[in-house]
Amino acid sequence: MKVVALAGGVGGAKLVNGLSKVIPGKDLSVIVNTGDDFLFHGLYVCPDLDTVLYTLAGINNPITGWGRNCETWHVLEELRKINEDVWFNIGDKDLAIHLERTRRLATGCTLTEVTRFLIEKFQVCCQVIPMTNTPVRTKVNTRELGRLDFQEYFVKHKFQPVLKSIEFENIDNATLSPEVSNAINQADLVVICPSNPFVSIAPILKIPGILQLINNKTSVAVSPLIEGKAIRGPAAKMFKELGIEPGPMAAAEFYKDILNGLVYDEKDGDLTIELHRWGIISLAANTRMIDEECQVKLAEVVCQFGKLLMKDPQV
Ligand code: FO1
Repeated sequence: MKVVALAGGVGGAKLVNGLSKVIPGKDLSVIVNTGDDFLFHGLYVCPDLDTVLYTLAGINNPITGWGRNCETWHVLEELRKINEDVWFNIGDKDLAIHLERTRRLATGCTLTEVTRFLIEKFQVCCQVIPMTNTPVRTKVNTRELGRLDFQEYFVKHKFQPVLKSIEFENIDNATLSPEVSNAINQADLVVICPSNPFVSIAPILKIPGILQLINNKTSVAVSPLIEGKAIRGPAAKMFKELGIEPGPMAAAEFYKDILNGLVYDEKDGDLTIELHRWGIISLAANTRMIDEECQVKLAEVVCQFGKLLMKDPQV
């Protein structure tokens, strides 16, 4: 079975890591959000791509989920001595990736090519593909501070400002790369990882032409919310600020046009009948991925469920 996973940052990377242990590398492709990308002192930083890359390579920071393990912070410490305004934390090892990525992009390589180079260097077996090579920038309109760049909202202001709306700047000009199209066309199953639907998965789904490709496929999403809360990050807060009760039903509603199946947490009770009314087959499972064993177990559940839905979409 060939699987294509759509992923954002830390939550997505955990399920992708589980999938990479149950699916041979040649059969797994991961399409990653690049709306969070930004320039740090002129360097091209791709937080979600790097989180997926580091997690798959087993070199991520296990506490934060983002950045490198065994990291040192010499450059950042020196930088802060001369610039008090530095609010984004780039470690020394992480910095090396941004230096090399920026250099390669400046020579005319696409982000897809640079990412392929990096996954080969880090001996990651599956494909990791940026959602597009076109720069797309997520902007968050907030009540208190107006329009913010995503990383300003997320890191500088710790997602405290109240959300009014989200925009994906330049999304209408974003083109599907051949790598993204091929990965989806060849896939038997599309897995929407438990990443933030608003800022991690929505930008991927908004790339012109991508929905038509996904609509021909069996797709399964994993709800990013457990008992109304996100494991980390602002997903639950965003749902509330947009007037939506956070939970598996909200995740199902968000994806209902493309979804065949939803995996949600067993702590959320039994939603089989409600979800079936929307034509979505559901499965309750332990979706909390506290360690690699849980990541693998959830990946197995998702793949088995996907196989069932592929055979009979009504199960
Ligand atoms: N998240 C933070 O909350 N604070 C940081 O200082 C921070 C630095 C950082 C550096 C590199 C990187 O790849 C990710 C980093 N992140 C940081 C995570 C990132 O901002 C978010 O996880 C994603 O953009 C949301 O998916």
